[in-house]
Amino acid sequence: MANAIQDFDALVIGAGFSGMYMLKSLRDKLGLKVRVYEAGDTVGGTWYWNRYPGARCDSDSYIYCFTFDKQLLQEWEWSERYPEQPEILRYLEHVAARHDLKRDIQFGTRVTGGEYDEKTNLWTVQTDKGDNVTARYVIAAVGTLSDTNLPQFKGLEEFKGKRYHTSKFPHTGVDFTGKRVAVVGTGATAVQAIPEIAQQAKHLTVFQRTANYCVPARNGKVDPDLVKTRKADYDGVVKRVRESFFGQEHYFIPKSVLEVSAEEREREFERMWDAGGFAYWLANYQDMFFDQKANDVCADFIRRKIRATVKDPKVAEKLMPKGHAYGCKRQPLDTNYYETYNKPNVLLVDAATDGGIEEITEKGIRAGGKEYEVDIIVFATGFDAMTGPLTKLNLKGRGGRTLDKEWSEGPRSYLGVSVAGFPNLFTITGPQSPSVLSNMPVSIEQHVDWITDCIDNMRKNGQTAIEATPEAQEQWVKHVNEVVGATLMVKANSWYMGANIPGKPRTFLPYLGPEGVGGYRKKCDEIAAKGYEGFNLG
Ligand code: NA7
Repeated sequence: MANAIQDFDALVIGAGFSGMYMLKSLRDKLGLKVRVYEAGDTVGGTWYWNRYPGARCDSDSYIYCFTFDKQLLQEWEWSERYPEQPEILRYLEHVAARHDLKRDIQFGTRVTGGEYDEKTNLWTVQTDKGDNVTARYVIAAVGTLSDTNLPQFKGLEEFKGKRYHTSKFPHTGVDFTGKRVAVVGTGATAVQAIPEIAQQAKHLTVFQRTANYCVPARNGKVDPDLVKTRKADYDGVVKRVRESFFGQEHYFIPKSVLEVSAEEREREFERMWDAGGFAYWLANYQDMFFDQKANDVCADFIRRKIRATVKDPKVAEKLMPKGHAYGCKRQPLDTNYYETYNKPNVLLVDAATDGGIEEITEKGIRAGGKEYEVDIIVFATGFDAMTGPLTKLNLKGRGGRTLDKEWSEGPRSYLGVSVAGFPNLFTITGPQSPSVLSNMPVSIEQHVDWITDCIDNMRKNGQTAIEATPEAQEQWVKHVNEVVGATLMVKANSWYMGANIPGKPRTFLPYLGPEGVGGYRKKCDEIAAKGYEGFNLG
């Protein structure tokens, strides 16, 4: 029944970095009839929704971009090392216009469900705008951090002031001038937002559940000579990041931090600290992620920096991370974050010492038995990462199975791009692929190129269905867990482990190595070269 009537060759869900490039590839490379559904009013995904003050990417701009358009790599001028959200959105709008993407994107439309028909090998997909369409392929380009986590605090609805979640910030902005503001959370988002809000607000109270290790971003203009050098060598840059561990030009020091002299490591730590960005996280001594003693040495350096920056020793102590190893939660990059706690209008309420949040009241937040009155609450409480956006699509695979049930004990995928029982469904940067552990555009482009080649191959061979075998999937899941099991990452209560969402199974969500994105890319290419080993094709 391969010839059943179908509306589209492929449906792409989401028009962020991944959906945009997926559309471009399937339509312009393969000539497919593609429809993209996007809940937002325009392209951008993450960069459309996350408009809180201070929102910017944490990867260097020269690699946080598409590389498929070589001319654009030369033409586009980023204003800073890490551009702010409006600039990234402007860039994505520019790409959409340049490649005429919007004509195939239906905006303001959310996918609400879909079923795979085993007889026709087609998906039928429904949207909240009443669409009910069929397509051979469904490609989930829904992002990894797009399903907002708003903890259901007691009394949430009672609050009489304004409340916002950072990931759904008003497009008109929020004026904090003269206001008493609360920020809940101290993850990467809050670390960007807190210094900005503190500058405007009359008073800011930060509610911290877990102190984080923050390292300086060192944002600013990039030296024009460096920009020139990078542009002259963009092919080299692209090759290096694709072959690297994290999709970044960062490389571990191939030594143990415990074997070098105290002087040497102090010199190296200072060098990484001065370089800013992810250097201290991703270019540190190689045993940092494996050995608690090695990790302690690296963590201690950050603790000393916090003590040296925060003037009130009691506040500094509250900001000291405890109970988790350095680098095992997502590294926040800071611009004046610790300095902000020296301001007279900023108060830190720490769950461990002052008491955790008990309820939201009409007037503010009650924590540790005390009510903190505020006019505005900003929830910087993160996301149901990686699996949340996929399970919420309500897709039914073979025999009516759902991702929700299949993943009730944690995600199971083959290469993070395919799930057994869900033929012709691809998940860009899905769980158990390097994804959020890498510079996202690098992993996005790799998955899109791989999926494009796979579909091209199927069409050339007259095949209409592809599905991961349960055996290949089992082996992949085992491999993913084995590799990360040797590291300290599994011990931290991070969103990587699903620990931020009550009831979510404790499993490591992305794929860590053992050779990073470079090794993973090679593996995916080898599987394709072996006729898509581990997949059933027909
Ligand atoms: P994160 O990193 O998940 O941070 C959320 C913060 O909110 C974090 O400090 C949490 O504390 C805190 N949180 C979450 N739930 C609660 C409850 N119920 N009570 C109190 N505090 C809570 O999200 P971000 O938006 O900062 O960053 C997400 C990613 O976006 C980031 O890593 C980048 O990749 C981009 P916890 O640490 O869980 O104790």
